[in-house]
Amino acid sequence: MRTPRAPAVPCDAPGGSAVRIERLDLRLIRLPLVRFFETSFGRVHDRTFVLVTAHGEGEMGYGECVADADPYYSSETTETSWHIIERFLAPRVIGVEFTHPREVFPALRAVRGHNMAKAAVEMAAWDLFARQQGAPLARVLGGTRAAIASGVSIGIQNSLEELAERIGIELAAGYRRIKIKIKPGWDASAVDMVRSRFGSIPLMADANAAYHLSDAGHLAALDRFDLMMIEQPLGYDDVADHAVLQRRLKTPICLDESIHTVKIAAEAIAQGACRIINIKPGRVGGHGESVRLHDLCASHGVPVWHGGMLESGIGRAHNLHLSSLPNFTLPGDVAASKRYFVPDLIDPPIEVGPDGMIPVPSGPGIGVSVVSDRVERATERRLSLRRS
Ligand code: OSB
Ligand code: MG
Repeated sequence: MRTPRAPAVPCDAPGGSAVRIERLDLRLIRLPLVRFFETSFGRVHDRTFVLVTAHGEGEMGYGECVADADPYYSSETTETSWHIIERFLAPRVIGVEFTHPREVFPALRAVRGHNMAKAAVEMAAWDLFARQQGAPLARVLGGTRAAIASGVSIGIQNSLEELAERIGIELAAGYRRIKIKIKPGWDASAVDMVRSRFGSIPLMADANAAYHLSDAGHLAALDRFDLMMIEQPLGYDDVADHAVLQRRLKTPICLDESIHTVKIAAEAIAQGACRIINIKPGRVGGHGESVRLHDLCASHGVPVWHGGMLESGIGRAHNLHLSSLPNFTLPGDVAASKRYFVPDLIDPPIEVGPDGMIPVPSGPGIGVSVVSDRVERATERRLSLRRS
Protein backbone atom coordinates (compact mmCIF):
# COMPACT_ATOMS: atom_id res chain seq x y z
CA MET A 1 0.00 0.00 0.00
CA ARG A 2 1.30 3.45 -0.88
CA THR A 3 1.59 6.12 1.75
CA PRO A 4 2.23 9.09 -0.51
CA ARG A 5 2.65 11.94 1.91
CA ALA A 6 2.35 12.92 5.52
CA PRO A 7 -0.57 15.25 6.27
CA ALA A 8 0.50 18.90 6.34
CA VAL A 9 -1.13 19.22 9.74
CA PRO A 10 -0.96 16.05 11.84
CA CYS A 11 -4.34 15.03 13.15
CA ASP A 12 -4.00 13.68 16.65
CA ALA A 13 -7.44 13.92 18.16
CA PRO A 14 -7.62 12.21 21.57
CA GLY A 15 -10.06 9.55 20.34
CA GLY A 16 -7.50 8.31 17.81
CA SER A 17 -7.47 9.36 14.18
CA ALA A 18 -8.68 6.34 12.25
CA VAL A 19 -11.73 6.40 10.01
CA ARG A 20 -14.18 3.52 9.75
CA ILE A 21 -17.29 3.62 7.55
CA GLU A 22 -20.10 1.69 9.23
CA ARG A 23 -22.70 2.35 6.55
CA LEU A 24 -22.75 3.81 3.03
CA ASP A 25 -25.94 5.32 1.63
CA LEU A 26 -26.40 5.94 -2.08
CA ARG A 27 -28.95 8.26 -3.62
CA LEU A 28 -29.60 8.93 -7.28
CA ILE A 29 -30.24 12.67 -7.45
CA ARG A 30 -31.66 14.72 -10.30
CA LEU A 31 -31.53 18.50 -10.26
CA PRO A 32 -32.68 20.81 -13.06
CA LEU A 33 -29.99 23.26 -14.25
CA VAL A 34 -30.87 26.96 -14.09
CA ARG A 35 -29.77 27.18 -17.72
CA PHE A 36 -28.70 24.57 -20.26
CA PHE A 37 -24.99 23.79 -20.54
CA GLU A 38 -23.50 22.87 -23.89
CA THR A 39 -20.07 21.44 -24.67
CA SER A 40 -18.60 19.95 -27.83
CA PHE A 41 -20.29 16.66 -26.84
CA GLY A 42 -23.80 17.99 -26.32
CA ARG A 43 -26.32 20.05 -24.38
CA VAL A 44 -27.70 19.15 -20.93
CA HIS A 45 -30.67 20.61 -19.06
CA ASP A 46 -30.31 18.79 -15.77
CA ARG A 47 -27.71 17.05 -13.66
CA THR A 48 -28.10 13.45 -12.52
CA PHE A 49 -25.55 12.11 -10.04
CA VAL A 50 -24.99 9.63 -7.23
CA LEU A 51 -24.73 11.17 -3.78
CA VAL A 52 -22.81 9.03 -1.29
CA THR A 53 -22.99 9.44 2.47
CA ALA A 54 -20.54 7.60 4.70
CA HIS A 55 -21.61 7.04 8.30
CA GLY A 56 -19.36 6.31 11.26
CA GLU A 57 -19.21 7.09 14.97
CA GLY A 58 -22.34 9.23 14.84
CA GLU A 59 -20.93 11.48 12.09
CA MET A 60 -21.46 11.47 8.35
CA GLY A 61 -19.44 12.49 5.34
CA TYR A 62 -20.62 13.41 1.83
CA GLY A 63 -19.25 12.47 -1.56
CA GLU A 64 -20.78 13.59 -4.87
CA CYS A 65 -20.06 11.34 -7.82
CA VAL A 66 -19.32 13.49 -10.88
CA ALA A 67 -20.24 10.82 -13.44
CA ASP A 68 -23.11 12.06 -15.60
CA ALA A 69 -26.12 10.26 -17.05
CA ASP A 70 -24.28 9.80 -20.37
CA PRO A 71 -20.77 8.44 -21.07
CA TYR A 72 -19.69 11.48 -23.13
CA TYR A 73 -17.21 13.31 -20.92
CA SER A 74 -15.88 9.99 -19.61
CA SER A 75 -16.82 6.33 -19.88
CA GLU A 76 -18.46 6.32 -16.45
CA THR A 77 -22.16 7.07 -15.97
CA THR A 78 -24.46 7.42 -12.97
CA GLU A 79 -25.54 3.81 -13.46
CA THR A 80 -22.02 2.38 -13.78
CA SER A 81 -20.90 4.30 -10.71
CA TRP A 82 -23.87 3.02 -8.72
CA HIS A 83 -23.15 -0.55 -9.81
CA ILE A 84 -19.42 -0.33 -9.07
CA ILE A 85 -19.93 1.27 -5.67
CA GLU A 86 -22.61 -1.20 -4.64
CA ARG A 87 -20.92 -4.38 -5.88
CA PHE A 88 -17.19 -3.69 -5.64
CA LEU A 89 -16.28 -0.62 -3.62
CA ALA A 90 -18.64 -0.76 -0.65
CA PRO A 91 -17.50 -4.28 0.37
CA ARG A 92 -13.88 -3.05 0.34
CA VAL A 93 -14.48 -0.11 2.66
CA ILE A 94 -17.43 -0.83 4.95
CA GLY A 95 -16.22 -1.89 8.40
CA VAL A 96 -12.55 -1.48 7.45
CA GLU A 97 -10.40 0.66 9.73
CA PHE A 98 -8.26 3.12 7.76
CA THR A 99 -5.69 5.07 9.74
CA HIS A 100 -6.15 7.91 7.26
CA PRO A 101 -8.52 8.54 4.32
CA ARG A 102 -5.55 8.60 1.95
CA GLU A 103 -5.51 4.81 2.39
CA VAL A 104 -8.95 4.42 0.81
CA PHE A 105 -7.91 4.81 -2.85
CA PRO A 106 -5.06 2.26 -2.62
CA ALA A 107 -7.51 -0.17 -0.94
CA LEU A 108 -9.66 -0.03 -4.10
CA ARG A 109 -6.76 -0.92 -6.36
CA ALA A 110 -8.17 -4.29 -7.43
CA VAL A 111 -10.94 -2.42 -9.26
CA ARG A 112 -9.57 -1.01 -12.50
CA GLY A 113 -10.61 2.45 -13.55
CA HIS A 114 -13.96 3.77 -12.31
CA ASN A 115 -12.23 6.73 -10.74
CA MET A 116 -15.44 8.74 -10.39
CA ALA A 117 -17.11 5.95 -8.42
CA LYS A 118 -13.98 5.56 -6.28
CA ALA A 119 -13.72 9.31 -5.72
CA ALA A 120 -17.30 9.58 -4.45
CA VAL A 121 -16.60 7.00 -1.74
CA GLU A 122 -13.10 8.28 -0.99
CA MET A 123 -14.21 11.90 -0.70
CA ALA A 124 -17.04 10.92 1.65
CA ALA A 125 -14.39 9.23 3.81
CA TRP A 126 -12.29 12.44 3.85
CA ASP A 127 -15.31 14.52 4.87
CA LEU A 128 -16.20 11.99 7.59
CA PHE A 129 -12.60 11.93 8.84
CA ALA A 130 -12.30 15.73 8.91
CA ARG A 131 -15.60 16.03 10.81
CA GLN A 132 -14.43 13.44 13.33
CA GLN A 133 -11.31 15.57 13.80
CA GLY A 134 -13.44 18.71 14.10
CA ALA A 135 -11.26 20.22 11.36
CA PRO A 136 -12.11 21.84 8.03
CA LEU A 137 -11.32 19.50 5.15
CA ALA A 138 -8.87 22.07 3.72
CA ARG A 139 -6.69 21.75 6.80
CA VAL A 140 -6.63 17.95 6.62
CA LEU A 141 -5.74 18.14 2.89
CA GLY A 142 -2.87 20.57 3.50
CA GLY A 143 -4.58 23.69 2.15
CA THR A 144 -3.00 27.07 2.75
CA ARG A 145 -5.51 29.60 1.35
CA ALA A 146 -8.60 31.04 3.07
CA ALA A 147 -10.29 32.02 -0.21
CA ILE A 148 -9.95 30.89 -3.79
CA ALA A 149 -10.06 32.78 -7.10
CA SER A 150 -13.09 31.85 -9.17
CA GLY A 151 -13.48 31.62 -12.92
CA VAL A 152 -16.51 30.60 -14.98
CA SER A 153 -17.06 28.10 -17.73
CA ILE A 154 -19.50 29.37 -20.35
CA GLY A 155 -21.04 26.78 -22.62
CA ILE A 156 -21.70 27.00 -26.33
CA GLN A 157 -24.63 29.38 -26.89
CA ASN A 158 -27.31 29.75 -29.56
CA SER A 159 -25.55 32.81 -31.00
CA LEU A 160 -22.46 34.98 -30.56
CA GLU A 161 -24.75 37.73 -29.32
CA GLU A 162 -25.98 35.43 -26.54
CA LEU A 163 -22.37 34.52 -25.70
CA ALA A 164 -21.46 38.21 -25.38
CA GLU A 165 -24.43 38.73 -23.09
CA ARG A 166 -23.40 35.81 -20.81
CA ILE A 167 -19.81 37.03 -20.62
CA GLY A 168 -20.96 40.55 -19.72
CA ILE A 169 -23.04 39.13 -16.85
CA GLU A 170 -20.17 37.02 -15.47
CA LEU A 171 -17.57 39.79 -15.69
CA ALA A 172 -19.96 42.13 -13.86
CA ALA A 173 -20.32 39.46 -11.15
CA GLY A 174 -16.55 39.67 -10.55
CA TYR A 175 -15.29 36.36 -11.99
CA ARG A 176 -11.53 36.33 -12.49
CA ARG A 177 -11.37 34.56 -15.82
CA ILE A 178 -13.70 33.49 -18.57
CA LYS A 179 -13.56 30.08 -20.18
CA ILE A 180 -15.60 29.47 -23.28
CA LYS A 181 -16.37 26.12 -24.76
CA ILE A 182 -15.29 25.65 -28.35
CA LYS A 183 -15.83 23.11 -31.13
CA PRO A 184 -15.30 23.14 -34.90
CA GLY A 185 -17.56 25.91 -36.22
CA TRP A 186 -17.66 27.69 -32.83
CA ASP A 187 -14.03 28.56 -32.19
CA ALA A 188 -12.12 31.39 -33.92
CA SER A 189 -15.34 33.35 -34.52
CA ALA A 190 -16.31 33.11 -30.84
CA VAL A 191 -12.84 33.98 -29.53
CA ASP A 192 -12.54 36.85 -32.02
CA MET A 193 -15.88 38.25 -30.90
CA VAL A 194 -14.85 38.05 -27.21
CA ARG A 195 -11.53 39.79 -27.85
CA SER A 196 -13.10 42.56 -29.89
CA ARG A 197 -15.96 43.13 -27.42
CA PHE A 198 -14.14 42.60 -24.10
CA GLY A 199 -10.48 43.32 -24.86
CA SER A 200 -7.66 41.62 -22.99
CA ILE A 201 -9.69 39.85 -20.26
CA PRO A 202 -8.22 36.61 -18.85
CA LEU A 203 -9.67 34.21 -21.42
CA MET A 204 -9.29 30.52 -22.24
CA ALA A 205 -11.04 27.95 -24.42
CA ASP A 206 -12.05 24.34 -23.70
CA ALA A 207 -12.52 22.00 -26.65
CA ASN A 208 -13.46 18.85 -24.73
CA ALA A 209 -11.52 16.70 -27.20
CA ALA A 210 -13.30 17.99 -30.31
CA TYR A 211 -10.23 18.21 -32.62
CA HIS A 212 -7.66 15.97 -34.28
CA LEU A 213 -3.96 16.47 -34.84
CA SER A 214 -4.80 17.24 -38.49
CA ASP A 215 -6.48 20.43 -37.16
CA ALA A 216 -3.11 21.71 -35.83
CA GLY A 217 -2.98 24.54 -38.36
CA HIS A 218 -6.52 25.60 -37.51
CA LEU A 219 -5.72 25.56 -33.77
CA ALA A 220 -2.45 27.46 -34.31
CA ALA A 221 -4.55 30.27 -35.80
CA LEU A 222 -5.94 30.81 -32.27
CA ASP A 223 -2.45 31.82 -31.07
CA ARG A 224 -3.07 35.40 -32.16
CA PHE A 225 -5.82 35.76 -29.52
CA ASP A 226 -3.39 35.34 -26.65
CA LEU A 227 -5.48 32.81 -24.72
CA MET A 228 -4.29 31.80 -21.24
CA MET A 229 -4.53 28.21 -22.45
CA ILE A 230 -6.48 25.84 -24.67
CA GLU A 231 -7.98 22.97 -22.70
CA GLN A 232 -8.06 19.40 -24.04
CA PRO A 233 -8.06 20.06 -27.78
CA LEU A 234 -7.45 16.40 -28.75
CA GLY A 235 -8.63 12.92 -27.78
CA TYR A 236 -9.66 12.11 -24.21
CA ASP A 237 -7.18 9.23 -24.01
CA ASP A 238 -4.39 10.87 -25.93
CA VAL A 239 -1.07 12.23 -24.69
CA ALA A 240 1.30 11.70 -27.62
CA ASP A 241 -0.62 13.84 -30.13
CA HIS A 242 -0.93 16.64 -27.58
CA ALA A 243 2.87 16.62 -27.31
CA VAL A 244 3.13 17.08 -31.08
CA LEU A 245 0.46 19.77 -31.05
CA GLN A 246 2.02 21.69 -28.15
CA ARG A 247 5.21 22.07 -30.21
CA ARG A 248 3.16 23.77 -32.91
CA LEU A 249 1.23 26.13 -30.61
CA LYS A 250 2.34 29.21 -28.70
CA THR A 251 -0.79 28.90 -26.56
CA PRO A 252 -0.23 26.59 -23.57
CA ILE A 253 -2.19 23.34 -23.67
CA CYS A 254 -4.02 22.36 -20.47
CA LEU A 255 -5.04 18.73 -20.16
CA ASP A 256 -8.33 17.72 -18.53
CA GLU A 257 -9.87 14.45 -19.85
CA SER A 258 -6.46 12.87 -20.59
CA ILE A 259 -5.23 13.01 -17.01
CA HIS A 260 -6.79 9.89 -15.41
CA THR A 261 -3.86 9.05 -13.19
CA VAL A 262 -0.83 10.64 -11.60
CA LYS A 263 1.33 8.41 -13.78
CA ILE A 264 -0.24 9.67 -17.00
CA ALA A 265 0.28 13.23 -15.74
CA ALA A 266 3.98 12.46 -15.21
CA GLU A 267 4.19 11.13 -18.78
CA ALA A 268 2.34 14.13 -20.18
CA ILE A 269 4.70 16.52 -18.41
CA ALA A 270 7.78 14.55 -19.50
CA GLN A 271 6.58 14.52 -23.13
CA GLY A 272 5.72 18.21 -23.13
CA ALA A 273 2.06 17.42 -23.92
CA CYS A 274 0.81 20.28 -21.73
CA ARG A 275 2.04 23.22 -19.68
CA ILE A 276 -0.94 23.39 -17.31
CA ILE A 277 -3.12 20.70 -15.69
CA ASN A 278 -6.77 20.84 -14.65
CA ILE A 279 -7.42 18.79 -11.50
CA LYS A 280 -10.83 17.21 -10.96
CA PRO A 281 -10.80 14.79 -8.04
CA GLY A 282 -13.53 12.68 -9.67
CA ARG A 283 -11.35 12.07 -12.72
CA VAL A 284 -8.33 10.81 -10.75
CA GLY A 285 -10.03 8.87 -7.94
CA GLY A 286 -10.48 11.41 -5.14
CA HIS A 287 -8.66 13.81 -2.87
CA GLY A 288 -5.67 11.57 -2.11
CA GLU A 289 -4.76 11.21 -5.79
CA SER A 290 -5.53 14.89 -6.40
CA VAL A 291 -3.05 15.91 -3.72
CA ARG A 292 -0.43 13.61 -5.27
CA LEU A 293 -1.15 15.10 -8.71
CA HIS A 294 -0.97 18.61 -7.27
CA ASP A 295 2.40 17.83 -5.67
CA LEU A 296 3.76 16.24 -8.85
CA CYS A 297 2.81 19.32 -10.88
CA ALA A 298 4.31 21.63 -8.23
CA SER A 299 7.60 19.74 -8.37
CA HIS A 300 7.73 20.30 -12.16
CA GLY A 301 6.67 23.93 -12.06
CA VAL A 302 3.36 23.08 -13.79
CA PRO A 303 0.53 25.29 -12.46
CA VAL A 304 -2.82 23.66 -11.76
CA TRP A 305 -6.40 24.85 -11.43
CA HIS A 306 -9.54 23.15 -10.18
CA GLY A 307 -11.99 21.95 -12.81
CA GLY A 308 -15.74 21.62 -12.36
CA MET A 309 -18.35 19.05 -13.32
CA LEU A 310 -21.56 21.03 -12.73
CA GLU A 311 -21.55 19.85 -9.12
CA SER A 312 -24.18 20.68 -6.55
CA GLY A 313 -23.04 22.66 -3.52
CA ILE A 314 -21.82 19.43 -1.93
CA GLY A 315 -19.27 18.61 -4.63
CA ARG A 316 -18.53 22.31 -5.06
CA ALA A 317 -17.62 22.56 -1.34
CA HIS A 318 -15.19 19.63 -1.72
CA ASN A 319 -13.63 21.46 -4.69
CA LEU A 320 -13.20 24.66 -2.67
CA HIS A 321 -11.27 22.84 0.04
CA LEU A 322 -8.97 21.11 -2.43
CA SER A 323 -8.43 24.41 -4.29
CA SER A 324 -6.88 25.87 -1.14
CA LEU A 325 -3.64 23.93 -1.79
CA PRO A 326 -0.71 26.16 -2.81
CA ASN A 327 -0.15 25.12 -6.44
CA PHE A 328 -3.75 25.98 -7.45
CA THR A 329 -2.41 29.27 -8.77
CA LEU A 330 -4.90 29.81 -11.61
CA PRO A 331 -8.62 30.62 -11.13
CA GLY A 332 -10.73 27.44 -11.08
CA ASP A 333 -14.13 26.42 -12.47
CA VAL A 334 -15.53 26.59 -8.94
CA ALA A 335 -18.26 29.20 -9.22
CA ALA A 336 -21.37 30.27 -7.27
CA SER A 337 -24.21 27.80 -6.73
CA LYS A 338 -26.76 30.08 -8.37
CA ARG A 339 -25.16 29.70 -11.79
CA TYR A 340 -26.31 26.06 -11.69
CA PHE A 341 -29.05 25.27 -9.20
CA VAL A 342 -31.73 27.38 -7.50
CA PRO A 343 -32.14 26.26 -4.85
CA ASP A 344 -28.92 24.35 -4.32
CA LEU A 345 -28.80 21.31 -1.98
CA ILE A 346 -26.91 23.45 0.54
CA ASP A 347 -27.99 26.55 2.42
CA PRO A 348 -26.48 29.11 2.47
CA PRO A 349 -25.36 28.54 -1.11
CA ILE A 350 -21.78 29.12 -2.31
CA GLU A 351 -21.39 32.72 -3.40
CA VAL A 352 -18.64 34.68 -5.10
CA GLY A 353 -17.58 38.10 -3.83
CA PRO A 354 -17.36 41.17 -6.09
CA ASP A 355 -13.60 40.50 -6.13
CA GLY A 356 -14.19 37.08 -7.72
CA MET A 357 -13.10 35.24 -4.58
CA ILE A 358 -14.94 32.47 -2.71
CA PRO A 359 -14.08 31.86 0.96
CA VAL A 360 -13.17 28.28 1.88
CA PRO A 361 -15.74 27.11 4.46
CA SER A 362 -14.25 27.01 7.95
CA GLY A 363 -16.54 24.53 9.74
CA PRO A 364 -15.69 20.83 10.22
CA GLY A 365 -15.44 18.67 7.09
CA ILE A 366 -16.74 20.30 3.92
CA GLY A 367 -18.31 22.92 6.20
CA VAL A 368 -21.61 23.49 4.40
CA SER A 369 -25.19 22.73 5.56
CA VAL A 370 -27.04 20.22 3.44
CA VAL A 371 -30.82 20.78 3.34
CA SER A 372 -32.22 17.30 3.87
CA ASP A 373 -35.70 17.91 2.49
CA ARG A 374 -34.21 19.28 -0.75
CA VAL A 375 -32.07 16.16 -1.01
CA GLU A 376 -35.17 14.09 -0.27
CA ARG A 377 -37.21 15.77 -3.00
CA ALA A 378 -34.44 15.34 -5.58
CA THR A 379 -33.90 11.63 -4.78
CA GLU A 380 -35.04 9.18 -7.46
CA ARG A 381 -33.64 6.01 -5.88
CA ARG A 382 -31.82 5.05 -2.70
CA LEU A 383 -29.85 2.19 -1.23
CA SER A 384 -28.32 1.64 2.18
CA LEU A 385 -25.24 -0.59 2.41
CA ARG A 386 -23.89 -2.25 5.54
CA ARG A 387 -21.38 -5.01 6.18
CA SER A 388 -22.91 -8.25 4.90
O1 OSB B 1 -14.57 19.99 -19.47
O2 OSB B 1 -14.38 21.20 -17.76
C1 OSB B 1 -15.08 20.48 -18.48
C2 OSB B 1 -18.70 20.49 -17.26
C3 OSB B 1 -19.04 19.17 -17.45
C4 OSB B 1 -18.12 18.31 -18.00
C5 OSB B 1 -16.84 18.78 -18.36
C6 OSB B 1 -16.49 20.10 -18.15
C7 OSB B 1 -17.45 20.97 -17.63
C8 OSB B 1 -17.22 22.39 -17.43
C9 OSB B 1 -18.10 23.11 -16.44
O3 OSB B 1 -16.45 23.05 -18.09
C10 OSB B 1 -17.38 23.44 -15.20
C11 OSB B 1 -18.32 23.88 -14.13
O4 OSB B 1 -18.70 25.04 -14.16
O5 OSB B 1 -18.68 23.07 -13.25
MG1 MG C 1 -12.55 20.62 -19.54
